Amino acid sequence: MKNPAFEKETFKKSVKENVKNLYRKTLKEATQQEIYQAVSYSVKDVIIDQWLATQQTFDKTDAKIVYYMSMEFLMGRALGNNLINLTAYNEVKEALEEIGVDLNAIEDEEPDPALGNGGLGRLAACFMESLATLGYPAYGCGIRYRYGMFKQKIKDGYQLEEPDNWLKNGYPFELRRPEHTFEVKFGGYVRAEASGNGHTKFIQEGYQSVRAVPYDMPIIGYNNNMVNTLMIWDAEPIQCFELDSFDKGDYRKAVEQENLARNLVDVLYPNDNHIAGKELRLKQQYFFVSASIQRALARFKKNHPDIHMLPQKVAIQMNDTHPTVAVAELMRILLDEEGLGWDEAWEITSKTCAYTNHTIMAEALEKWPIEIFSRLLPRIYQIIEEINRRFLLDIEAKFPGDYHKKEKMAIIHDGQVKMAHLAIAAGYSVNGVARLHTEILKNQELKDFYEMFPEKFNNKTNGITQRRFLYHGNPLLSAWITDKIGDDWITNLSHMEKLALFADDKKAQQEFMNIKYQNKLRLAKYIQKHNGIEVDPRSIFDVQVKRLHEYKRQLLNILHIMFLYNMLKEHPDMDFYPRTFIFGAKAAAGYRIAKLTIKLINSVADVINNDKTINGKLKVVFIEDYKVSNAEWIFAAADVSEQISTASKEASGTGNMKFMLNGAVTIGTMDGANVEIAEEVGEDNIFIFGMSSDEVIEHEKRRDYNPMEIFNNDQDIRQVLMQIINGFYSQNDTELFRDLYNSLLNTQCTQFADTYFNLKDFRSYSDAQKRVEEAYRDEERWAKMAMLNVAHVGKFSSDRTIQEYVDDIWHLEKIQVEPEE
Ligand code: 26V
Repeated sequence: MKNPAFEKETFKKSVKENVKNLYRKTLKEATQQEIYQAVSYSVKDVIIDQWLATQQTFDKTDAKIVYYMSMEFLMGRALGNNLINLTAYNEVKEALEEIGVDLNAIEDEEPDPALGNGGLGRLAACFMESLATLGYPAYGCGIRYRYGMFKQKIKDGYQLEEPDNWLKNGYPFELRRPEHTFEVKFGGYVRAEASGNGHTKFIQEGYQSVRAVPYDMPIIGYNNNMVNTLMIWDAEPIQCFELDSFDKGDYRKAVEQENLARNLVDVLYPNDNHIAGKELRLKQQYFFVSASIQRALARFKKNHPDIHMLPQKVAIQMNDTHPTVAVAELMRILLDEEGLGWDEAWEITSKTCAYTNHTIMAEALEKWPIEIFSRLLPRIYQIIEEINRRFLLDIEAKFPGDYHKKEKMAIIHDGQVKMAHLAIAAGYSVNGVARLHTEILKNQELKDFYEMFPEKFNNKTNGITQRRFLYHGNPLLSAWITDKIGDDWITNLSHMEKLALFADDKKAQQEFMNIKYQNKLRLAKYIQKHNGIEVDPRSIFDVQVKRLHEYKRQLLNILHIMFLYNMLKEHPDMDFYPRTFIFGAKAAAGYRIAKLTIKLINSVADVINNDKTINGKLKVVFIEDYKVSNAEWIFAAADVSEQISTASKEASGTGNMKFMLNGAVTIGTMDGANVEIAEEVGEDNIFIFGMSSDEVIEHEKRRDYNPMEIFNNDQDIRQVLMQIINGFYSQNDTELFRDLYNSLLNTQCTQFADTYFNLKDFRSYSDAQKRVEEAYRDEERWAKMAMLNVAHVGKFSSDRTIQEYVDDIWHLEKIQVEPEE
């Protein structure tokens, strides 16, 4: 049944009313931004009713709830996707057209809430959407950063970071919930006090604290009346009069507390895969975790007198180690506030918390100096010490006399608190995010823990939501697919399999490729507008978009482009299918080599794009400010998907799945989820190259890789590398890119030269690229490959992933929200 609020006349009236009430303007006078706000408020009105109904259904059914704790939620824009999930997109689009408003333009007015860095944050957003669509009760718990991921500007080829003030016009899809405010305490000291029954009570005193105030954002399920909640926390100062009586009149402290609150949620740390060990980050972690657990327990206690029931009603999923203090915070509340004994508290905690690992990169494993940790969170630190003490006894019991094991596995060791060890010791589940990644965890990185707790380890291969990355992002292809096989794919992606029937059908192939062409035109216009570069929509669109990191090997891609250019210059008449190489990537602000790689890409682009002698056969484009909203367009327009990480380093990847969903063919290594993509599409429909993860790991162990040998023996590679330091791409500045050259060849600069095996994999990469070109020349073959990629994408829906989390880890039951009368 259609919601009457979206009936055209009603909706138009509601939008006009909102413009009038919010801005005292008529529609004609209102700006696009004001209309966006008004439309969003009209949509929110509908959402609110379903939201209320969902929460009431939670209470009525007493359903178990998962709390998905994450420092990051990379949500992307809400308006378009909310309309899609409310199944009102087309109706609203038409209604707005009738009053002269273009929905696409209005959608473009929404800031892109970027409360995350990359893969991990976007995964959290896809998971929230799938949970709601599948009808599972869930809360996302995170931080309402005032500034999300920075806006990237490219100036003279360099990345500049600008603050992203996403809240400046107010965000219509959030609701402040002051009635769910909680206090979070930092610092001070712990006083032990004998209580009557022989127990000792621990009381934190002399602390500073902040008020945590949640803003709820609705997460709308697809066509099922379900609205889950993302709670993101803001920090406000505790009012002076609320200070402990002990502290009354302490002016200095009041000011300090105000500053604490102000800084706490200011900004997302724009690092991905590297810890800086900053105290403020630990504060952020404890802040949102403590507030979220307090809210979860308050909700639980409303209907349940017995705290021992907690694991039956609540699951806490920790998205990487960032929220791992959750374990100790839950223990603290159970011990100090609920008055439970250690064993009871531990029993509950270790049946409630579960942990997902997202990377094996050593730099990203969180460790906190004891000094910072114990000063900031004195009671939490005490509890972790006790967890560690008991854990060491368990290790001793399991591996008697193995002193080395204790050292390797301890939670507190060498002056540091190791968050992954805490998460594994306390959690009942430890999962990796793709099959290969989980195997590497079990057999290498976390081998000792796997031997101790084999039953905890499991795999959950990542997924993505087709509602955003196909239905919303690629309307032409969506409509075509629905025309061919019906619309079941929207909520059950395995139905895509039916497309395989059309893979050999000439007409279907043509239609499919024509849609790709339309999407390439759309992106070409975007590039023309934003980069001032003209690209040929008939050329192969070869795309690498993801965070910039050495292990992801954007460098390999650009070195190969330099090689192609050299060939073209040398053999101007060679057979060469025109190609447009497209990059999009943000580098962490302090990551020198990553930023220099961006400069190199732009410098190579400058030279190649302006060389008339190659007749526009080769173009290189760096898209500024890659983010969720432009990503949707980029995936839709891609022919080739670059997934070229050093094998074993990319835990899963999810961009790879988004490309596949949009009919791009992968060129990639056997890494992360690429392995499973290859398995699904078959080796004829993917271009695999490079070392296997076993080979990489073997070389790393033996330390026997010497890129200099390759440099000395391969003249093409040598030429390309020399061009980095002979000024060819840097207007004769031979020093500009020296660090990149050194990173590839010079052992003194890094732990070992070419850490990520760029040179080692170069030849097999360029061979694979030749195969890509050959395949693309054969139009029918390419169309078939691309269509079969879409046909076999079913496994990579986050709906499948979430169902596995539910079955194996969370054990939730679906709820049914009845529509409003
Ligand atoms: C790590 C750190 C380390 C401490 C400093 C701040 C910070 C911020 C974010 C992260 C997350 C890095 C891990 C990550 O994003 N992993 C990615 O997770 C994706 C979803 O599972 C997966 O597809 C990617 O392969 C993996 O790199």
